Amino acid sequence: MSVQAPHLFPDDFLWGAATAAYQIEGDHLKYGKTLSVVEKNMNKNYADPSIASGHYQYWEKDIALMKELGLKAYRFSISWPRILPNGRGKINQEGLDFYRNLINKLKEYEIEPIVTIYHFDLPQCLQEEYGGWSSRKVIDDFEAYCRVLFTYFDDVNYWLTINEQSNMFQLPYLMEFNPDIPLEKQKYEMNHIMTLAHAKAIHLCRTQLPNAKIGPALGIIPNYPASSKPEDILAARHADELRTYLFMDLYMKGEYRPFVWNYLVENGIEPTIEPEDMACIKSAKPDFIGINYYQSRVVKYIPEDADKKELKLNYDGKDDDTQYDNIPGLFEGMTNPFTQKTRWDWEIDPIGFRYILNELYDRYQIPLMITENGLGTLDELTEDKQVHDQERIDFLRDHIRQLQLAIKDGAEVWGYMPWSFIDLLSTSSGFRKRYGFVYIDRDDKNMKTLERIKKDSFVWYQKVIASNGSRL
Ligand code: BGP
Repeated sequence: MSVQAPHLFPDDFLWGAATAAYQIEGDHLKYGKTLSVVEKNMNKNYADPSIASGHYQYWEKDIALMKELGLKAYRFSISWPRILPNGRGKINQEGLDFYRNLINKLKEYEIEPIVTIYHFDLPQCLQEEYGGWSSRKVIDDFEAYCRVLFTYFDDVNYWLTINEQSNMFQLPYLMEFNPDIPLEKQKYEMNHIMTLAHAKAIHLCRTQLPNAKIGPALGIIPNYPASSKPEDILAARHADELRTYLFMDLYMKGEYRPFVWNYLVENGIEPTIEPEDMACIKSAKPDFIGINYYQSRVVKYIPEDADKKELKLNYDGKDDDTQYDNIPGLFEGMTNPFTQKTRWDWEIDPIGFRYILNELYDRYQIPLMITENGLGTLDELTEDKQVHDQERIDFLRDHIRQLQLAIKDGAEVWGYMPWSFIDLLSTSSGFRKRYGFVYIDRDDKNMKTLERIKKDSFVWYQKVIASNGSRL
């Protein structure tokens, strides 16, 4: 019997685009909003979040552009300190109204809102009060914040609990740590607490919005072995265990993987687990997993007595100066001689996209949604106000092709939300590193006009959506 494998994008495929609150809204200390941790830690040489992309003022213009682009879905995040300026308790009506109007307008234009509950922006007041994610107190506050969202935005069908939980292990500016407690120990404690908060959000959603779909958004970097040396093959597996499957197994199976748990115990960095924790996590199975995919990585084995290296990113996009981190005795990251890199040294690897989608779908058999994928680069505005971002078109086209192949391979994928809809404040590199389909006329130093200018990629993506992915 011959079986026809479906390999084109399904008719209801959610062609979208993504952003996050602190990276686009601006007005970060106005209209009742208070400071978040990620805003406080933003590099002072970058554009600050008081303006960002000016979306709080220009949101209607932005949604009109989404309609023109033909978006079927829009992923954005709600800012916790805009809804609850004290982290809990009194609700900021202006904040609620802002997101209510946004959602109403999206619905009017038949654009499906995909809402991220937490995208790195913990209210700073909770950090100061009890150490933020290091304290179990945050779980109740997060749950109360979710209750507000599920109550006032009960017409939202898709929710993302926490964005890139894995990144707090890599990117120091996303979190604050207590200098008196060993860093690694703290990270795994926080990870456990965050997983519980994520689980509580799912349980609450099941009660309040039984028809909604909810899941986490995880930043995924597949690890390739540097060679066919058995030690390197195992090193890549170990990197995947600690950087990807730790989180995936917690979300999907409610378990710590034995390799990971042994590693934590042997190093005295295992989190504190209270009696009901694992049952709570296990019973909170997501409906789908959001995947943020930008790059792959190569790792090699390094012996136990090697020097410890921390990850140092190339922040300015000028020099090839990324330093990959390691865990002596397990693995060390290195550059891939077979892939191109972005200016910021991120490996460009569309095939890795197909590979990891297959890998995740095979392991977990859960629908996937691409919640981020995109190219951060310099974009030049020409004298006649155009942006010829062919590099971005090539990047996205190559990734969409591989996405299509992954679907053909059998992965169930609900949608594709490239990062980002408009240019925004890159957390690691400010406004110089642009991702959008829409150029925002500003740079790190000058506010300029904040005019919205459609890039070539806008026109290209419009055709992709209109043809349901058949015209790439
Ligand atoms: C992801 C984040 C986004 C966005 C993106 C690009 O990790 O979820 O918020 O920032 O990466 O990263 P960057 O801004 O550092 O270039």
